[in-house]
Amino acid sequence: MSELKIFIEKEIADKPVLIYGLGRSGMSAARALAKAGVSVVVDDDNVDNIDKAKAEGFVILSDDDDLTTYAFLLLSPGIPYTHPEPHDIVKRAQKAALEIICDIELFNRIYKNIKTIGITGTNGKSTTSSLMTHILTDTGHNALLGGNIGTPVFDLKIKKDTEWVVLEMSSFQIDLCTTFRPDVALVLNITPDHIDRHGTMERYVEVKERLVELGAKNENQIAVICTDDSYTKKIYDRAKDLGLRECVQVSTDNAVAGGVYVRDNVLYDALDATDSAQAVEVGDMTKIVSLRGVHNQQNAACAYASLKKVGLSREKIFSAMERFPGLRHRQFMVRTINGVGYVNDSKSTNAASAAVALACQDNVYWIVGGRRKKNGLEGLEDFFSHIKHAFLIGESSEEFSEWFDRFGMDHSRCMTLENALQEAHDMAQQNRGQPGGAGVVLLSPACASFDQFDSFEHRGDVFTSLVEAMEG
Ligand code: UMA
Repeated sequence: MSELKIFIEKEIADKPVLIYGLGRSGMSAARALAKAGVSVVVDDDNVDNIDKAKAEGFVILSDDDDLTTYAFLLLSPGIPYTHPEPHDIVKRAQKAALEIICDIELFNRIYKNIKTIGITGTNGKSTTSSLMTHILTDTGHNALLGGNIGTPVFDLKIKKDTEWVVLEMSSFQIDLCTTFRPDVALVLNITPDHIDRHGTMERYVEVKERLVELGAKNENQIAVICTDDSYTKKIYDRAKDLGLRECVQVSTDNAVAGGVYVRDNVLYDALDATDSAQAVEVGDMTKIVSLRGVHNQQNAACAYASLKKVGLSREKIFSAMERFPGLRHRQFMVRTINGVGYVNDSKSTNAASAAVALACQDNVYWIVGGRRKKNGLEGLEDFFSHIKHAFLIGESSEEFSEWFDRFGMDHSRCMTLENALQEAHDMAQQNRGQPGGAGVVLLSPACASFDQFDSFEHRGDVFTSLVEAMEG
């Protein structure tokens, strides 16, 4: 009998399961449970989603349903749980004393024998979880990647030989994981984010910190924490004092004895060292094109520390890292034409993440714009010395044009991505041979994509196919 069937027999029996939120994670769980014979009742605030679920044969929750009869409520992570105020379904479930969990909690209750790595942090989660999955796979391990990265856990194809599940975990998901704690818990960094959803910064940090609590397995659990900011440093200090998990410190600021660190772009392993003089050089990070920039050094050092602790060798981890292709929409070098790079950074949907891309490049022909975020391009003026010309796309064009004018920054209004790419390409190719290298045509919009595209992935795919189709 499959693990899912065993779980259903023991833990769900004949009770129905309630799923609220019919996006990617909700529908994936609903389909998996229904296929295994569970009676699934669903609901959503969006009528179109309800209609789609009805068309698939799902029963819709009614106002007078008695929630005490359900096994649990599976809540989608995007639905307000505590702030700004609990969603009505949360209040209703709490009144009926119905347990509220997310798909990741349920998945791990079912597949409890698979080893898990949970990665959280304000930034770098997707890169680090992809990098770790790549290293595990590259070194011959059977690993799957899911969670906040975009693949709901119930879409993962679990097989008998699946060794590892790598989970990118948002604070929303951790908040809804009542018992699940991964074997390896990795906290990359914490800066203010999602305060509207968690109420205060303290609560946001407290939710992230839950990841490093001890899980039910109670053996060989590791916490890897990058202590470069004050929030994560406190989490590390507290976890170490409590002594629940083995705690490993990572830093790109300090040489940490007993941990892993980066200094002058070199990755050092000091896991077995009592002082940093005994640290072993792992490799030169500048050699890895897909992991450029300090933020990526943090990601790589955390990935290295975690995988070394679970038994992979230093050499194998680093050589797998050298083969990491990067994330498709995160500073991804699509191709070079006559030395000019064409980089897809469509995942940069705000100024902070575009800043990271701009900081890594020189002579940038920058394609920017779309549906603006609250702070627009604020702060990006600091990177003007890296930029040759900006090419504006999308509904933010007028406002961004005025902003560039204020700083005297050269720019053109191109409206569409196609026009912007063509103009950027023409200018970059014409300017070749100028000092500072051929430069890059960089799509790093600092905006949401929804004014012109379905998603940031769609925007990045359009850019990639246009670049691939160029003559050169
Ligand atoms: N809905 C309601 N009422 C509400 C809010 C939403 O009914 O008040 C319904 C919507 O109509 C929709 C569904 O809930 O049908 C959407 O649920 P969701 O927002 O939880 O989204 P999913 O499609 O299930 O995607 C979720 C994660 N989304 C969020 O956490 C917001 C995805 O992370 C994740 O990739 C996916 O599960 C698979 O695990 C995305 C995200 O934006 C990338 N994450 C945030 C971030 O990274 O900052 C946390």
